[in-house]
Amino acid sequence: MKLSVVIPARNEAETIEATLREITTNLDRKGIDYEVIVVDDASSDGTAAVVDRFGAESARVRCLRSQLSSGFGFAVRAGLEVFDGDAVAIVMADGSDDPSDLILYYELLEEGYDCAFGSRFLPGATITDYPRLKLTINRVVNWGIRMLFRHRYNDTTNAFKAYRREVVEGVEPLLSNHFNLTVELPLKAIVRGYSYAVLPTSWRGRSGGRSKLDLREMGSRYLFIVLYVFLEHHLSRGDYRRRSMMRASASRRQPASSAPDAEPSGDRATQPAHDPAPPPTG
Ligand SMILES: Nc1nc2c(ncn2[C@@H]2O[C@H](COP(=O)(O)OP(=O)(O)OP(=O)(O)O)[C@@H](O)[C@H]2O)c(=O)[nH]1
Ligand SMILES: [Mg+2]
Repeated sequence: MKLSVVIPARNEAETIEATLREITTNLDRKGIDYEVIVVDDASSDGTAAVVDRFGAESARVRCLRSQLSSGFGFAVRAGLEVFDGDAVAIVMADGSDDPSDLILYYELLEEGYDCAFGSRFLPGATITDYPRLKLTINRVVNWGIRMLFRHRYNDTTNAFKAYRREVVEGVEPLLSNHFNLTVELPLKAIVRGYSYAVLPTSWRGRSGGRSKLDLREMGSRYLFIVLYVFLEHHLSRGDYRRRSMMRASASRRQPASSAPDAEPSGDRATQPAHDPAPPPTG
């Protein structure tokens, strides 16, 4: 299974090289086939030049200058349009995500799960230097999402996740242009019926550069996309659920349908998938 790693990066010249070094070292050590696509749209600090230099040493790493407008969601979507792996992981450029968790995601997908999700709020997870206000908002928003969708997953808003290619195709069309894409992808994957497993992950605050997330600007956009997926789930009569896609591609699929109940291996406990309540059927 080839893994594509999509890294949105805006003004991350201070951190991107270390992030790339850690990711490539870990994936090389495991002998995983991979590519890394750093998507830069509007950096003014030479981020792309740093990535290009790294790419000259490592043919698996490249910088994509997004043709779309600037914004987190646009950048990730630009990467999702061009990746050529069997699965894709979205990883931050600022070194917050732990590459050893990336390996565990890969293993979960290889076991047959459609999606591998992390949680920074499960026993076994570590979280370092998370700003207090952001943490409070994070817990409230994730609680609200859990109540609305009636699932047990408690870190929907974290962008660091991995998906099989058929999930990326199955959650189209993507609407979020900004950070709200971080919830659109997993929520759609869940309500459209893809399997997922959750494992505790590590997260640390950025060591350089500046945050791009402006919570004041994002609130209404998060609400919009959460309500949109909620309405799709309850009112669309299952039109977008995975089963219609499965009929079309049954011959190509891995036998993943029973995977959510399987006990995954590995040294960390995973929380198996739980579908939200089934949508109304016609
Ligand atoms: N290409 C691109 N990348 C972006 C954009 N906005 C954010 N990113 C990247 O998205 C990732 C997440 O952004 P951060 O600024 O780290 O957001 P955050 O994690 O909530 O904030 P911190 O707590 O400071 O880490 C980083 O890799 C950013 O460089 C954008 O407009 N374009
Ligand atoms: Mg960050």
